[in-house]
Amino acid sequence: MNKYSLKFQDKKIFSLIEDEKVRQRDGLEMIPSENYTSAAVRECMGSILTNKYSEGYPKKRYYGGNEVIDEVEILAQERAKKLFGVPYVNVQPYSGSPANLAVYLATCNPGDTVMGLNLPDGGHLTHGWKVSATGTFYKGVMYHVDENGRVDIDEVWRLAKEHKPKLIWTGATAYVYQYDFEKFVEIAQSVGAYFAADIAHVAGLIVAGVHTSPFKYAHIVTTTTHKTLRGPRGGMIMVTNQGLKKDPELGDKIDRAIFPGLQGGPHDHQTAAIAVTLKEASTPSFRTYGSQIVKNAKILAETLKKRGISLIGGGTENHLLLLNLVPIFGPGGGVIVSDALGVAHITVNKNTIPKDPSSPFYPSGVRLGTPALTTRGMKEKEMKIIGNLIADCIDAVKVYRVPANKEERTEFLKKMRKEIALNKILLLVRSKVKKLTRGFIIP
Ligand code: DSN
Repeated sequence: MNKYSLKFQDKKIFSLIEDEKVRQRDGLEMIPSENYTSAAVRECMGSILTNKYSEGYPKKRYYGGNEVIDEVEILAQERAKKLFGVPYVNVQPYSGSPANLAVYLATCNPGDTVMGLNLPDGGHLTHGWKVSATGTFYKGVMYHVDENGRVDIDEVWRLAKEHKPKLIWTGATAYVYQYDFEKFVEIAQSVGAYFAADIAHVAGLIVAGVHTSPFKYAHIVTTTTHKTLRGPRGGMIMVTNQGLKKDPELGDKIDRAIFPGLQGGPHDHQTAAIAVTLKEASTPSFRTYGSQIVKNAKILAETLKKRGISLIGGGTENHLLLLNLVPIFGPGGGVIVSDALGVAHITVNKNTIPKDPSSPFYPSGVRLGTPALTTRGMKEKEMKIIGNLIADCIDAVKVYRVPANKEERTEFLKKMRKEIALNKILLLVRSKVKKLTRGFIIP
């Protein structure tokens, strides 16, 4: 054994990573924002590039010794520009939230009005929601979805005219439709706003050509790199040709917002991993992967519906599904189902649904996605099996109801968790899950 290896240096952390490896291998990872990176991406993340400081930008650094790092960052930039067809990109954001905050710094003054999708309707914290810095330092006006879970575009028009925002966001964390980017740019232009599309969830689907693309319409496009793009945790901000037309300085403003505005030294190991991700995403096999994600999500939706489970929007146009559990459990069923699926080693997250009758901590929905399972090579056949396993789990716990009263709820959750840990059906599903995963390796 290498005496400098993790196994030798820190047995505890080594063994925790081994435990997590087993969890990721033996379970079904169905959180729509998660994925499995390639070995090449992980090699960059564990590389000596993490040793370097390189504040600034290629050829304009505040530290010496950045000849190699410059090449890495330029390569990442060039690959992103080519893949997404944009004239400008910043690959330094540590992740999606700082990328989005930098967009505010570049385009707004504190106190300015911005518009984004309401968080409980599937929006993202950083699009102006009240508990986020973006809702504290800027005035967030939230638009909503209609009774079918689709963005109410008439309301977006109305709010834009009334509030004259400086910046309008599209993008979501729990939205099953594709955005109509063309309408949004029309609205933004009518009030002189910047239009920023946050494509974190669907970037890989856009690359694969199975999702509408904002690149012809938005001024700014932000993304994380670790969801459907399948890269390291990280972020990017792109400015489109329309963006530069609206404001020729926009690229420079974004650069200054990231550094020195918001961040310090870029994470060069992460930049290298992003460059590798972009190379991987440029291959024909990635297009096949992206389109399989959507096919899988649609089959999963059909299977669940056949078993009587209600879905927001009645299905999906992308990689994710939002289960409406109110008809089965009343308010708060997301907690019961996510815990039950957890016992069966199917990892999902509880989520609010539009007009949720419960609260964000005890929501009435569950969010499911297919990107990670598709990376493992699962296809339609496995989606049918998995949809039925999920329905079996839901059936197994449908006697439970989350009490509205706080004290009763705490007692209920304690009792329910004890019981479901021993539930025979959930344990049977767990063994089936383990067997199913055996045929599908993690990269
Ligand atoms: N946390 C991410 C998600 O799960 O969708 C969004 O930032």
